Amino acid sequence: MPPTITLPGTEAIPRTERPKLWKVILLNDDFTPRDFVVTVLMSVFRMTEAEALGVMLTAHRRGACVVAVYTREVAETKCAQGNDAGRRAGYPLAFTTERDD
Ligand code: TYC
Repeated sequence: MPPTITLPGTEAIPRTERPKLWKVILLNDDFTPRDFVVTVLMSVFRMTEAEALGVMLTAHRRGACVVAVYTREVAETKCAQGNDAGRRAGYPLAFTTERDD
């Protein structure tokens, strides 16, 4: 086995890039029933009923609540699924995405 010669400044520096992340945000409105919001949070975001209730109430009281953080494609897909569920049921339920820095 020949000796390994490492020249100065040539060591491999392992770099693990942090993936860019996006928040999915739930927006309050005056029309969507609370129960419906909880159901959507449970089905789209795989939350327990207690978690979904907490997020729904925070959005209701403060105007908005971060639901979860994902890579961009997952965040946009879940956001669209939540908005579609609201639209199909005739409610103005709204999710949006925002870069998480
Ligand atoms: N504010 C709604 C109501 O009183 C319930 C609600 C909560 C709607 C959170 C949207 O993101 C929301 N029926």
